[in-house]
Amino acid sequence: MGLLVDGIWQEDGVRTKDGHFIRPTTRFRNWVTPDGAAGPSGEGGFAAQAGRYHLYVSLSCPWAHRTVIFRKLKKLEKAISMSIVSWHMGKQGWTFDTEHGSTGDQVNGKSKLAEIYLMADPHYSGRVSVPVLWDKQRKTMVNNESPEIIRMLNSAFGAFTDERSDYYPAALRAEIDRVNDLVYPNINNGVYRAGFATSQQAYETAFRALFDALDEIEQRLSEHRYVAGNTITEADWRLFCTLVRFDAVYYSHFKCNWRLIGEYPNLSNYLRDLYQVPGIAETVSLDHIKRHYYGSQRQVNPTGIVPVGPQLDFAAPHNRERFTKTR
Ligand SMILES: N[C@@H](CCC(=O)N[C@@H](CS)C(=O)NCC(=O)O)C(=O)O
Repeated sequence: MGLLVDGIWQEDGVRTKDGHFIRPTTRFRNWVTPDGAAGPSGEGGFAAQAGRYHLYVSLSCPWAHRTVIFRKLKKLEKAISMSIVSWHMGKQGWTFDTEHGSTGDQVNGKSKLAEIYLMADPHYSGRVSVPVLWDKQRKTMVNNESPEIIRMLNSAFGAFTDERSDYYPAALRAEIDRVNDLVYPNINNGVYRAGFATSQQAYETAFRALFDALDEIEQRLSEHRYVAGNTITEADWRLFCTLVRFDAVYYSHFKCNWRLIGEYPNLSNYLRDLYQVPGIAETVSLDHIKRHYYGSQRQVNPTGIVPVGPQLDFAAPHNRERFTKTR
């Protein structure tokens, strides 16, 4: 996978240490706030406005998927525009190749996502990743870290939507943080730690931690409808983006094959429950997901052949209504 070093594209960037996959920290960490005051990190000057911000996403990427979901749930589609990159990530990194699933870059007219990073910083060094929250007014990147972007979408744009749902409510924050601390390293990033490992020991360590964490979540879901209680929160959407890819991709492509999500009674019903929340199904493209992982990650799947199956039906009935939903 390529990356930028002092503004120059390098086709091969090493991402492992002693066989373990390393996910580097991201660089653009400013926050959109209602009045433009600085957020928890970065600089101020990014006030919420309708039409000012743009999301660059991939429909295949689980991290970008979170932001697509929050834009949808918070009814911000008119206020925040969005471009989708191609499912294929080759030697040039993410591109806006419209023949391979991209919408094109309607904002800056570029052909590669790396050019967007270079507009923000001509000497940028690091990964060229999605999602990106872009400021059309200042022509710069606000933030490229999905957990932070979803918090902004959740709380900064209240003036531009009539949707009042809150996915990080004060009363549940400690519990949400606890779940995220279990889910991020072991499940969200855990599947990557297994799939991108280059030593047997690193793979097995990630594999065990992943399935231990899934067992813990399965148990939690026997007690309440969602992971942090009977209220749907950001912790559910962060987990959802991994679960919805699991049986189609992570089970086989990333060798996470102890069990399918379909074999866990609670997790599989929970996954269908979330999928059936209005608007969510439209954010899930199994076509982009499968083509990207199997077709682009040639270090894992050298032939690039995309499997035809499995047969999945996320619209089938679930039994989660037995829990009383609170909100
Ligand atoms: N920490 C980032 C991770 C984003 C990320 O790793 N995105 C992947 C796609 S799934 C990407 O763009 N990778 C390109 C690369 O690493 O070069 C976030 O959560 O926003």
